[in-house]
Amino acid sequence: MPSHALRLMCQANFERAVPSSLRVKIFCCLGWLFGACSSGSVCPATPRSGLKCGDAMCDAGCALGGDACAPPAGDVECGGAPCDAGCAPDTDVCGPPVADLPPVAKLRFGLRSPQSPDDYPFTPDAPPVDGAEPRLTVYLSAADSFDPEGQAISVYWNVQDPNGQYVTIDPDPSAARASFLPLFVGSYAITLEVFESGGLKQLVQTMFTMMVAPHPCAPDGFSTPCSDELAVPGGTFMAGSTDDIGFPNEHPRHLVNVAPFLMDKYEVTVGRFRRFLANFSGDGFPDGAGAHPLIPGSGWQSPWSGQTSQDFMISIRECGGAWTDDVGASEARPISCITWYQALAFCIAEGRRLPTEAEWEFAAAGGSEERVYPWGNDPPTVDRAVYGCKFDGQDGCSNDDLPVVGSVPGGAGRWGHLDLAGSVWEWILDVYAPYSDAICDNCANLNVTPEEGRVFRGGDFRFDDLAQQTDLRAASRLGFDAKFPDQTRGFRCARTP
Ligand SMILES: [Ca+2]
Ligand SMILES: [Ca+2]
Repeated sequence: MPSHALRLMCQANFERAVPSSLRVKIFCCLGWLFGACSSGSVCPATPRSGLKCGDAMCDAGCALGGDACAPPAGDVECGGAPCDAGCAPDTDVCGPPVADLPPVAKLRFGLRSPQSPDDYPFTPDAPPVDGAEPRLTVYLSAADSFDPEGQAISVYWNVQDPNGQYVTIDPDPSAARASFLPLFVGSYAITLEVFESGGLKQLVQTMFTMMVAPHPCAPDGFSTPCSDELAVPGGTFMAGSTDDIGFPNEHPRHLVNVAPFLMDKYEVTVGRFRRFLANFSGDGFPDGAGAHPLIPGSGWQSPWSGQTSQDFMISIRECGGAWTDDVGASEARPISCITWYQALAFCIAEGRRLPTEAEWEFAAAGGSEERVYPWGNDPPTVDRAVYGCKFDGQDGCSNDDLPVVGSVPGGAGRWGHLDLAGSVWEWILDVYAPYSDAICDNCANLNVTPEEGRVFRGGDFRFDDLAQQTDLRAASRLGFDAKFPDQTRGFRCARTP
């Protein structure tokens, strides 16, 4: 019997006994059993497709990109249609499932306090030309980091200093925007880890090596901030040393009161002194110029003008300091090889004066903190002072052992002054004389005696730390003939506001 004749017979038999909704299906299935239905498109259950996915036969076919049976359609709707495989990323059309991509770590940083979340101008690919400066905060941002699937991320910072020590991260290492304070010169390893929140499965990290180097106050030695003055609030402290430490000339310890004053942040540089010489007639100053307003008789005395009319250049050239006749690479190094008179003349020409011994020691000892050294009580290191011919890292003394001013910011005093200890000794206003136990209330010793000379303070780049009986200590003091220049002796100026 031909198949169409069988179908017609089936139809006629069932139309009477079976509701029309099932009629076609039953008819057709019977037809399928007998091989008579050539089309299965109206069967209630789709015949097995014959697709094999993994170990199973799959009606719905295999999942895209996999060997498992596809999920039933309709779980996800993309563009109005149910999609077994989900929607393609960032579109509204059906697409293959997306692999779980790792997050992306993006690091930016800045060297100034950020005013907005976008204010982190530097990246590892575009760092600042000169690197960062010691003791200036570095600001970090991980805010550009992201996860490709849009999942939430967490971050973690760590920073190692040149000695491999972990640096404190502020406010904490998991902050998207954080900061740290590099204390020393050298390379810092900054690592940013980014991971998907809720697990460490997807973790990436990026690393950047940042150089921290001293910036000379300015290459010319006189542009800002070379001539910066830093305020010292004034107050009371005990000057000198207790009997068990220090040299005899530091005793007796005695009470000192100083009024607020300003003092140069840096030692006076070659470039700053060169500019002074270019404008100085050599005529000296009127009596009283450059006086401390609270100390009568502390200013310039006209007989001294003979001292400054002499050729400055003889001593500057011949005693071997950082000076060069032509402008060169040493402009930001400290000037030395000058007399006390020349130092005072420089300060007066800048509207300043020399600090008193009490003022200088107050600044170096951190006032009432009475520190042993400007930075505190820990012994000297090459990160804190230019001393012992150690700066260039080589044994022996060379030109490179006296660097530009401000090269060791780790030795900054309580109010920010640099190189108080080491680099060059600093001429002081006072005549050098033994201490008494009298109270010093804005005092200076002005009783000139030819043999005693003037005070200088702070030690120099050559002398080593001798069992911590060192001239780098705030209380240490020496004096010498005010007319005698030396390559280890320079100065800085002060002013009463
Ligand atoms: Ca050396
Ligand atoms: Ca010094």
